[in-house]
Amino acid sequence: MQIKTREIDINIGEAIRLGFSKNPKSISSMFLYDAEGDRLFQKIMKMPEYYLTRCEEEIFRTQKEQILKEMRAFEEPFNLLEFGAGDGSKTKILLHYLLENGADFTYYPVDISRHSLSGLVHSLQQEIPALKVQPMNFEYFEAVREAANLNHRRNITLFLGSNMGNFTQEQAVVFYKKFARERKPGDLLFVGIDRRKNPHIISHAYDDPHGITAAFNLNLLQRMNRELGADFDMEAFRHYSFYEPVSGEVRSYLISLKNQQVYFEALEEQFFFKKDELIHTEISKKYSPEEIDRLAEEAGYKVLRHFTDERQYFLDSLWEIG
Ligand code: AVI
Repeated sequence: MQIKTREIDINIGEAIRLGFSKNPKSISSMFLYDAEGDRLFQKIMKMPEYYLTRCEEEIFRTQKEQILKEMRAFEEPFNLLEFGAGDGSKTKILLHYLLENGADFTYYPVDISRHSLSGLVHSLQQEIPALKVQPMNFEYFEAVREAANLNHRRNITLFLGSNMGNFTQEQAVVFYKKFARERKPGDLLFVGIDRRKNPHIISHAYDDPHGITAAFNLNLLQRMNRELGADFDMEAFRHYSFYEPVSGEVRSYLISLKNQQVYFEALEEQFFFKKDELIHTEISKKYSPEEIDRLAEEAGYKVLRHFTDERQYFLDSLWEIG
C-alpha cells in the first residue's frame, strides 16, 4: 500500500537553527519521533506510571457502542481520520466494532513518523484485512489541508492520546479554529484529553523511575548526532520535567551539565551551552472538563458529549462544528 506523503521534507536543520536562537533554546517535540523515539514512546505507554493510554483504552473498551452511536457511524458512509495515529492500538477497538457492525468507512491514519505509519499499516493488514486504509505521512497542519479535499463524505477525525496536550492552550485554539474552517457540516472531532488531577500522579508519569522518559527526551540529541552529524556528549545533558498544577502544564527540558560547545557538521555551525542552561523540548497540558468546554466554544465547536474512565483521569470529548 502506498503511503501518501509530503513533497518537501520538514527541515530539521532549519528548525534547530531557529530553536537554538531562542531564549531558552528549544526543539519542537515533533522531532521526538524518529524510529528510536517511536520505540521509546511504545515503552512509555506500557509503564505503570503512564496511566494515559490505559485510561483511554478503558473508555474505548467499555463505551465503544455509545461513542460510535453518538458519532452516527452506522447511518451513512464516512472518512475516519486519525491525527497522530501512532500504533493505533486503541483505535483498533473501534475499527473492529465498526466493521463487525457493517459501517461503511475508510480509515486515514495520519502521522509525522513514516516509520510508525508503515508499522501500523502492516499490523492492520495482518489483523483487520477487510479494513480500507489510506495512510498519510503529514504533520498536523498539512493534514488539515489534505483532509479537507478528500471526497464528499463526512469526516470523523480522531485526535487521541492527549496529542492535543503537546500544544499550548493558545496553539490548540489556533489549530482547532483552522481545522473548523476546513470542515464540512456534519463533520465531527473526537479529542483525547488528559485531565487535571493530583499533581503527584501527573509528575510520576513524566519523570519515571525507570529512566524511559529521560531516554525518550535525550534521544533528541542522539537524533541530531545521527542525522546532522552533531557531537552532543550524552553524559553532559540531563532530562528534567515538572508539572505546574496552576497552569496544568508539564514542561520538559534538557539541562546542560557544563559549559560546552556542540558542532553540527551538516549545518557547519557551532552552538554554545552554558552550565545549567535549558533546552525546552515538550509541553504536556492537562485540562479540566470546564476548560475543555470553553476551549471548544472559543474555537467554534459545540461539545456533544464527554466520555471518561472510571477514575476520571482521562476524557474523550466529541465536538461538532458550532
Ligand atoms: C504523545 N504525547 C501525548 C505524550 C505526552 O503525554 O505528552 C508524549 C510524552 N512525553 C513524555 N511522555 C509521553
